Amino acid sequence: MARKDDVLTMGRDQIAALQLEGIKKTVICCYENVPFYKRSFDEAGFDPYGVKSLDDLRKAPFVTKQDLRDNYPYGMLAVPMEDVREIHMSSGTTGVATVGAYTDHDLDFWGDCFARGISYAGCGRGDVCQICYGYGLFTGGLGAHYGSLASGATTIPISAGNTERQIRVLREMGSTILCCTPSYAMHIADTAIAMGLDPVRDFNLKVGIHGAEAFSDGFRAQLEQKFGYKVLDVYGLTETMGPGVAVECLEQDGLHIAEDHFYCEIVDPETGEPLPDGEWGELVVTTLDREASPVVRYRTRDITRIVPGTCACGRTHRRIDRLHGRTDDMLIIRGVNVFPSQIENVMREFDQVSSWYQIELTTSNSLDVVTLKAEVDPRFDFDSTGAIDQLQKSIQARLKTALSVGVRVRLVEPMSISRSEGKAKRVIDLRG
Ligand code: DLL
Repeated sequence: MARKDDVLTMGRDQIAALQLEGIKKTVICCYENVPFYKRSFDEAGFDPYGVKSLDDLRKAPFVTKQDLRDNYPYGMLAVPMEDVREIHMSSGTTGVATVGAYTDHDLDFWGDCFARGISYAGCGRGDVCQICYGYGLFTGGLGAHYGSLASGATTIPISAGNTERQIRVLREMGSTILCCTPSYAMHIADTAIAMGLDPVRDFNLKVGIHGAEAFSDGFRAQLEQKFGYKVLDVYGLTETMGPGVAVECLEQDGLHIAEDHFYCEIVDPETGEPLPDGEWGELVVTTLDREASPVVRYRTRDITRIVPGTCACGRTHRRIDRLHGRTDDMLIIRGVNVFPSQIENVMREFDQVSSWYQIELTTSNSLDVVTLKAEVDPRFDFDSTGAIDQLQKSIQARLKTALSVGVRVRLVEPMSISRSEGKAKRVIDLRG
């Protein structure tokens, strides 16, 4: 077996061979052990024993979140229950939850995948990793936890919430790695500043491993400036494992997919047809050695692309770009497709506006109206009304040029938008 470090710099031919091997095993395992896959492969005329190349996987049908929901709770298990060590679930805010189950082997490689982010940052033994992703059924807390243990760092499993205590622990324990959502990291930084602290001077952070929600480059730059650390983006989802499916290295030029465990395709979200490297589309994931909850061609609904070319860090695993958002987040405003992250990117051009915003969708005369509610930066004089009006108009005009759509802009006072300890709620749909 290859050493863990060698896996990350394998030649592309070796990676392709390893992936083909994993795909063959996974499709056969699913066919033989999961009635759903037997049915869906047979219906699509896909022969799991006939896979000879990576391209042959394209003949397999997709699996969707709805399929997983329909088979709740244990219908998608590929191993006997006695081999399942742990279970996680997606939040299920829109209905039935989806279940992710893990054998010992699955937990082991999950830790290894998240630990890659820690080692990409040059951290490990001797570092102190404060984990303020929520622990529980959400995969953030325990995924980061297993990663921290695997990396050799000292783990502080503080979970999300109680921000003042987070700040005390950051200071007193000298944490060097911060794991939480980017919006919670920003809230921690802002709270520390409001308490009269200087996060660069008073904390000892080297890196933040932040994910679970989309955040713009501008948001990242602000975080890095406030904490004086590096921010690495980490991606994952309950249905395929949890955090660690892909993680950025210090080049910050895309997230290296853990290609020894996951095979990724980008497809056109409308037609399902594969797209070439460099083109944006929907990410589709096949697990290569997941035992308890393998997935074949899972449609993530996440929009990204394969970053063309090789990474300057020398690691050979392909990279996905930072996510634009999900197909279900996409707003269609008067026929134009807009992602909240595009609105955020425009907002970032204005220093007088802070990182906190919400997009409200309402209707007027049966037309959709989009309002960007954004907090002014605390350093900006909110009471000088003329200036606010002017700023609102400038942002509105800039949005119109950048996105070709009309967005109403309403600037609000600092701290008037509610903060989240997990994923921030950016879009509020008030349409009837
Ligand atoms: O959010 C797993 C996770 C935990 C990832 C901690 C990173 C850090 P779910 O709750 O199942 O799992 O939500 C998965 O979150 O399909 C994306 O839409 C979104 N997401 C996850 N990571 C990122 C990211 C966890 N880095 C869904 N950037 C995914 C943008 C992300 N969106």
